[in-house]
Amino acid sequence: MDKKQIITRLKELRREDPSFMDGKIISSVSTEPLDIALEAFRIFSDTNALDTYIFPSIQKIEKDIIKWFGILLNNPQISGYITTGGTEANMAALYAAKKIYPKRKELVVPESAHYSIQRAADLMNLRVRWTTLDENFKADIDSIKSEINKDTLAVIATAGTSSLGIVDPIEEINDLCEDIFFHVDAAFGGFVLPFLGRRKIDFTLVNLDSLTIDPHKMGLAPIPAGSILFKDNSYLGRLRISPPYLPVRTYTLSGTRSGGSIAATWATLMYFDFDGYKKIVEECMENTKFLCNELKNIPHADLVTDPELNIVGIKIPNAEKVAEELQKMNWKIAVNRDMGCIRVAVMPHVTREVISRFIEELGETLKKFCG
Ligand code: 0PR
Repeated sequence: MDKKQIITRLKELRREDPSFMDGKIISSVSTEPLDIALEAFRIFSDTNALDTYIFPSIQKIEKDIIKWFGILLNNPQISGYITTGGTEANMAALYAAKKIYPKRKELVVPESAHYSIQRAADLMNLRVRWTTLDENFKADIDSIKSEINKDTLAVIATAGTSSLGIVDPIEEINDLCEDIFFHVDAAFGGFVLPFLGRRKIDFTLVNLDSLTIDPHKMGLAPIPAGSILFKDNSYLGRLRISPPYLPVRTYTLSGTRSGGSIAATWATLMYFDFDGYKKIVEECMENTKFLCNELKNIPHADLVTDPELNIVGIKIPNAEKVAEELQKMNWKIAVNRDMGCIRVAVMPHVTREVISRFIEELGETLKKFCG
């Protein structure tokens, strides 16, 4: 194939899928990346963050990102690195926990946790003790208390659950974790909560060991970009390996890592910075409120619970059938089979216009099905 054919074919294939800017994707927690981030990716596309011997500049950029997170999370001592996403970051956290408490075999995990925790447990031969949720879909603190024992390696909480964007009672869970590894999966909420100033999810929580925060979700960076952040440097120290054939030391789960992703994340963070993210988060929360208010005017549609973040669960009768109908109108929506609801992630591309159009078409569809 010549260059032109290759590009034509790829463009053809890409057109088969929607773009975030079409205003029809309301199920995804990712969004359209910045041009400057794509340019950053291109500049560093031939670099490997594993090889700090050949590419020391990538290490500088990554250190800068961690420093930025240190300011965001009120702890200049934090350490960490850029991962491929929340899944790898959660695995890296539990791997570090296992290094600290090698004999312990159990995790205490609220049932709303992301499935990557189960994956990590399977890979590391750990047993998961699932805990229940309260009536607001938050981790139940008594249930966690009753599952903790001397074999507990780690307790996991979520700040922004995958299905409803719920924030677990992090402060109370923190109090239970004095001699236990405490990991908070803030893959989604990590770029929201600090800018709302309402809830504390930072390293001022004394027992917090690690946080997952994904730049490729509300950080608005291009995929792939997650991050694992530890309270201090000692955690990475336990994970360090020095391959005998390379002049580098590494502590990451993956070997070769994309320098492009790290540069693209840096570009996105530097472009928006704290003020930019604050504005974006405030706008997404305003739009979330708008969506909730508009829903009140639609018969048969209800909130599953009041949203804390910019993820909304909409309870409707015949959820799968209604969703099917909306999908025929090109809406990309996610149905939660267990809860009989639709999940809407009010990302920056989900504007007021998108919400109004969705509400109108949801209302019409419900009328057709429920009268
Ligand atoms: N932790 C939480 C709380 C998550 O919600 C997710 C994924 C992860 C960890 C894992 O992150 P990675 O997928 O980056 O490894 N949450 C998204 C979700 O379930 C993943 C996603 C993103 C799904 C975009 C669809 C989509 O279009 O919604």
